[in-house]
Amino acid sequence: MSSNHQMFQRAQTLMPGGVNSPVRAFKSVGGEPFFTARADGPYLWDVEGKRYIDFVGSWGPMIVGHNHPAVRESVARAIGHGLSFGTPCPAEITMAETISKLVPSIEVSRMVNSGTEATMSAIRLARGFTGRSRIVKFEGCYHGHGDAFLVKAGSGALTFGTPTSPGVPKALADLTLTLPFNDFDAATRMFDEVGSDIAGLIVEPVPGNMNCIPPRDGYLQHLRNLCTKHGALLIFDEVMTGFRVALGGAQAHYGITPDLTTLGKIIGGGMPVGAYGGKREIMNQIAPAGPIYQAGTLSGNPVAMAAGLAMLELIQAPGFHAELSRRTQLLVDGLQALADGAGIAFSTTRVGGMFGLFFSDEKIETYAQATACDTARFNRFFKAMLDRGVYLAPSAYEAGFMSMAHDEQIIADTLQAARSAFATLNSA
Ligand code: KE4
Repeated sequence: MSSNHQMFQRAQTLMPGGVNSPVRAFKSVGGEPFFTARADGPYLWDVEGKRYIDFVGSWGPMIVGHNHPAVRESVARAIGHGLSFGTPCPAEITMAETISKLVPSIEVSRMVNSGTEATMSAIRLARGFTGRSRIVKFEGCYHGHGDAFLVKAGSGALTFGTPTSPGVPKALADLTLTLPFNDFDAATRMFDEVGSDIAGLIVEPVPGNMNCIPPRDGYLQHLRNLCTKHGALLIFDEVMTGFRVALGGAQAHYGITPDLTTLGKIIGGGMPVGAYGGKREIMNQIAPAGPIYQAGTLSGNPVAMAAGLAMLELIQAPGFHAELSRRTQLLVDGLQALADGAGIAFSTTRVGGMFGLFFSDEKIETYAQATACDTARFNRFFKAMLDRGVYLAPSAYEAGFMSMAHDEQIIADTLQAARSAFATLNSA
């Protein structure tokens, strides 16, 4: 049996960086990734047989734990009827009905195959619906790898976009304006200056790609008001927060109604699924109901729908999100107490079943604060926890994810590992 190292050596000759998605390569934390052989409940096992308590959960989908029997059996039943039809199928109707029931702002939805497809399509729809070209995003927020999103704040008051990746034309990046998250005045100033040119503002209502940074009180309402006033669409990218921070997502948790919502991760139950949706009059501009084109060979795939529907059924159990939140709070409170006891500057954030860990004694509310944290110390903590059988997200700028398979014993085991891991930070 090959070792993790042997596999990574070979993988690097076959895939860019040896991975099919960059963050998996452990570049920001150092060292080499392990290769997972199987997963079950709260655990991953690598090809060397080492077991990890997993707080990444495939980057969010595994909210009921890995390999849940109900999801597995639903997929097995669907596979028995065929893998893909390329025609409409009943499961797509059930999925659309379920989404609208759980997220009432989504009157009409379209399935796609990733969060990136969902956000790319939502942006195209906002531009087509409004006839405007500019979009607004937030520094530190990630919406997938669509060209329009690979843009960082440029210089100057209008923060014209500057590509963060080769291959993104400057002309396109210029159409993406960037704001600092949780800054009320900056958003007001931008909309006062160019509000009539803005097709849509896309935001992670709880950013989870600059670590986990909750919105300040009233901030999402402020964005809602600005978009309404200036005729721009408010797009909540709930690929990560959807069905995780509350059953109805962040829009239910904070009581804000966006014009469009993008979904992914949990909605697929571990299979490749994304979706976007919103008001009927907006969504019915999408082909073939309207002129704005978007399509996908495997969109609404029956096996993927079966996995997603089984997971969406499980998370509707009475008290599911309250208990998930309680367990997440138990974890972050335990970590905070251990860090305090070890005299380590540390703070945490939590919304529902997602959390953030920061090596700083500040309350982290902005991208600037997040990037000023002690990432070197995070990286040492990450490695120490991995050595002790706990897998945190391999980056100081990712959120952590709780699942209902992580019971109190698993959390206690995690805190036991953390006690020892924190101690190593003081010894070096
Ligand atoms: P995908 O195209 O990776 O399915 O979704 C893109 C996306 C869109 N919106 C939000 C808020 C997201 O968090 C994501 C993807 N999240 C990352 C984790 N930070 C996926 C992990 C990866 O890139 O491998």
